[in-house]
Amino acid sequence: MKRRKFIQNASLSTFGIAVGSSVFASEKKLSSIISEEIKSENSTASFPLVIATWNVNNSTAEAWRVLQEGKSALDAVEKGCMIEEANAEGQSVGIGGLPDRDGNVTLDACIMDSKGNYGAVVYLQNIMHPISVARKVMEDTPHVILAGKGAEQFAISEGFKPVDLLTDASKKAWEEWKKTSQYKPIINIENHDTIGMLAIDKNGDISGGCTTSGLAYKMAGRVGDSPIIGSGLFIDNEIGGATATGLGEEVLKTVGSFLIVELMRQGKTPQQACEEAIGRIIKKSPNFKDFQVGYIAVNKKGETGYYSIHDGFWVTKYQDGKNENIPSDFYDKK
Ligand code: SD4
Repeated sequence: MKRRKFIQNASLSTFGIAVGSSVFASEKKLSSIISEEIKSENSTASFPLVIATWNVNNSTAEAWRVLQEGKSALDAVEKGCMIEEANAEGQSVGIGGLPDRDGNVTLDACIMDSKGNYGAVVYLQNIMHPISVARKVMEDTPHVILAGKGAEQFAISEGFKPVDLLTDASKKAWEEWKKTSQYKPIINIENHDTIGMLAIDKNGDISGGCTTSGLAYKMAGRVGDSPIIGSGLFIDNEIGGATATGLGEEVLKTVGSFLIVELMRQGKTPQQACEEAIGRIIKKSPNFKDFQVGYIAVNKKGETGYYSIHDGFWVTKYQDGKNENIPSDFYDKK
């Protein structure tokens, strides 16, 4: 039986028998049927695998190195994201990130593992590695999100050293911006942006991370999609994972990464799911010509997908021993 048909039939029969408390059990059964079915098609499985937004070869190389040591996808995404966070040249992640309107660099990040655990920091200042603080929130606190001062205090209590994140180059850019103070999200501000990373380890387990300084010259206090579960990142180890880059407000309104994983659950390929999630934004936002959003996704088989609104979105994929930059297909062909 063709996979789509199989899943549809499974859904229908499950729906037919699902009553009261048996709904949950039936859904569980359905997801394990789907998961088994995906595995049985998995003869050409190709993992370990790392895929990330934008041209971030050093980050994917580090994640791949971690995977080759036999470590988990969770370790791989954390270490991979840290490379970009520490890169002062990158003006949208970690140190060197462009500040908000008041000149403060404020960072958002989250991480999600194959067991469905999630941790995040929002509006974090003075700490170089928000992805690692997010992991600590996930593993060492009873909470899932810490914000602002509290997140910073927590990081320092865990041994993270305070640093000045505003580099001379970013300060200069901000001072230049202040002359007009015109706020306009720039499409593909550079080819080296917010890093969203998905990895599958040798056991086939999936994790993801997403880390950013957010939109340049945002209002003080603004939080984007990147640290918010289901928007900037979502992982369901039975199905796959997705992560986002671009104008976070649009991703948040459509809960893009969760949407992509649910579309894959319904039988769509990662590519089809990314395209449908971009389509959802296009449909709801008539001004889509003015902003960029890009998604990447991976399923349990190690198949990947990527799609954006506009030209200029790239992904980096490390699979079968090859670390490649790949241009993404896009919606707005003019
Ligand atoms: C945000 N999605 O804060 C992030 C920014 C980004 O490419 O991805 N820029 O909205």
